[in-house]
This record gives sequence, structure tokens and C-alpha cells, in this order.
Amino acid sequence: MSIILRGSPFSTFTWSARLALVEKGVEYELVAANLREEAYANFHPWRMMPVLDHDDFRVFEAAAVMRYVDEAFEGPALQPADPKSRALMTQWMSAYGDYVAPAAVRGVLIPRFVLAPRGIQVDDASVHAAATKAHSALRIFDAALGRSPFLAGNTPSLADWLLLPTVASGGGLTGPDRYTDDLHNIGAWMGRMTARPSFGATLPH
Ligand SMILES: N[C@@H](CCC(=O)N[C@@H](CS)C(=O)NCC(=O)O)C(=O)O
Repeated sequence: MSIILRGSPFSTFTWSARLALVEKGVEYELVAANLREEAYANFHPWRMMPVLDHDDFRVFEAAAVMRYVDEAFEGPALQPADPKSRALMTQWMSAYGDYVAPAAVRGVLIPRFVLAPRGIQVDDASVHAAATKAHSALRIFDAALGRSPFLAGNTPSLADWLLLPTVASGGGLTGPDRYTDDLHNIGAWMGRMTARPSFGATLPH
């Protein structure tokens, strides 16, 4: 059996997929995604990462990869069984994709940690505006984490592993780029999430 994850250790979405693989106990090979290569469109039509190949089956989009990992392999369940908790998990995954990631990942992390180091000019005012947007979206997540220890209830689920890399990577930002300061429930949740071995096993380096 061959399991290949195409991505980068520095990509938040790849990190989420890696967290799911490690939590499930699935061995995989991380292969560098070369988005600029002509042939990369065969892996992902929008030239994004991650992409998972399991033997001759291919799936892209982090949330789909994470669900597939949970459902296709033996190991601990990463999604709640009861319909209400599962609906909450899906709700937070969708809210992450629509309201958090565009601001935090595209608006802040990529400009600061990918574009600026390559010498590409970054507009500070746009990054600060995106950080403010990310912060207000994350306040909703923070309120939810004041009501239960994890997004979908008492145990972590794919929603938590989808969010975790964005919050963890945000720790490296400074000044008005920071989008999690004063979100204390997210801070406490980070303590619970980073205490799990999967966090240390997947830390970008
Ligand atoms: N909707 C995609 C988003 C993935 C995504 O934005 N990945 C980033 C890295 S964290 C990427 O591939 N960026 C390349 C680019 O924007 O050109 C998913 O959920 O997998």
C-alpha cells in the first residue's frame, strides 16, 4: 500500500492533513508539491496543496483528505459518531474554510512567511486588515471553545486539526499582524491540542 501526501511542511493545509494521518496512525510519505511544474495540474487542478494519493486513488482539498484518512483506514475515530456533534464538526470546518482561512492564511501567513522571504513586496495595510478580519472570525471560534473543550464537543475532531496549524503558525507573527491575542479560550485549547504527540510529530522544520 502506498500513501503519498503532496504538500509542504510549511503549508497550514498540508499540516492539517498530516495531523489527521498521524492521529489515525497511518504511515505516509510527504512529497514536495511543485506547484509551478506544468504537470502539477494533474495532481490538483487549482495547483494547491495538499493532495493525497492512496494507491491509485487521488483526493485533493484538505477537508476531503482528512475525512478520507479517517474513513478509509483502521485507527482511532477522528470524527464524532453522533449526528449533532458531527454536524458541529462540519459547521466549524466549513466556517474555517470560508471565514478564517482566506483572511489568516491568504491574507497574513502567505504574505508574511512565503512572499516576503522571496523578496515579493507585501502591502502592510492589507495584511493588517486581513489580520483584523481573521481575529474577528476567530472570536466566534473562541466563544465556541468557551462552551466545550473542542470545537465539536468533548473530544478533538477533524475541525480542531483543520484549525490548529493556522493558530500555531500565527504565533510567529508580530504587532498588528497577530490575530489570536486576547482569545483566551483558543489559548487554552492550544494547550490541549499541542500536548498531543501529533503536534510535535508534525511541527514544520
Ligand atoms: N481549499 C484548499 C486550500 C489549500 C491552500 O490554500 N493551500 C495553500 C498552501 S497552505 C497553497 O497550495 N497555496 C499555493 C498558492 O496559493 O499558489 C484546501 O482546503 O486544501
